[in-house]
Amino acid sequence: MWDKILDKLQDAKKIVFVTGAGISQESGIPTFRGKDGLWRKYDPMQLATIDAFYDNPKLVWEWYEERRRNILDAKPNPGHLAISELAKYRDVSVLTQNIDGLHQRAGSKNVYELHGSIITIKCTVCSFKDKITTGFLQLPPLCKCGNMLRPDVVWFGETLPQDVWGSAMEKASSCDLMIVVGTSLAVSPANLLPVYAKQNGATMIEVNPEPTAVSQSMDLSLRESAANALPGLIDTISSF
Ligand code: BV8
Ligand code: ZN
Repeated sequence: MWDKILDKLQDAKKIVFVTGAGISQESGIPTFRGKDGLWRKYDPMQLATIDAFYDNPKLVWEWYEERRRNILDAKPNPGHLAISELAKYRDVSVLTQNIDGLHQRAGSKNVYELHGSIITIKCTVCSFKDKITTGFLQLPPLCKCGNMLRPDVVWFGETLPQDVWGSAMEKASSCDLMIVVGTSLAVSPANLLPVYAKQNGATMIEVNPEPTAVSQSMDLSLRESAANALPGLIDTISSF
């Protein structure tokens, strides 16, 4: 199995990573469905939908403020750093469901945030959008137009940013190696990206201690954590 894969790794020019909460787990950020997962303590439909926001904007803001503080205290781990390292040798793009910005903090450039970013806010009415630099005097914070500000993340039932999604589909459909790291692929349409790559004949690798919905269509499954598996895998790829 390895020798067949090694040839593919040697020839891989355009490499795409699809990542989820699992790659940030070893940075101390809880996953969603894992045993200490966020969705075990909080009902996503009570906190990550536009209706939940308008029902109780203060509660939803408190939850995102708590997560943002935790994320700003976190550091990229060897998994994030290995991906940014590989970009020195190959054409690498990162399609992430994570809103934590840790890929960018690890030095990765071509990062596509499918579900938005917890460090950006936008107005619920006007086109105001900005990076969060300071805490907020009041929750929910108000825009200068007087309307509520909200986290610039994609909530359930909301469409993904079309420019980002368009680029993600293009990258997935034209890559020759896709590495799926730390995601259960339970959420659509992000979970379609491996399908596009497979249809394009890409070599498929997953890094996840647990099997996922696409494990059977993988050419190689590394049942290890991201921080343990990625440095070795990237060394192998970049050694060619
Ligand atoms: C949309 C941002 C068009 C906010 C997020 C019914 C059936 C099917 C689909 C639907 C349905 N009803 C509605 C839908 C569509 C819905 C959907 O897919 N729902 C699911 C729950 C069934 N999708 C949407 O609504 C999307 N929009 O479709 O628009 C539309 C419009 C109207 C109506 C219909 C369609 C928008 C989805 C985006 C939601 N926002 N995040 C926030 O973060 O607060 S989703 C959020 O959850 C994350 O971004 C991520 O996408 C997802 C969590 O998944 P993972 O990241 O994979 O995390 P998880 O915990 O599940 O898994 C972690 C994995 O890591 C595990 O496999 C574990 O084994 C592994 N792991 C753990 N530790 C490690 C590790 N791996 C490596 N190393 C480790 N150390
Ligand atoms: Zn406004």
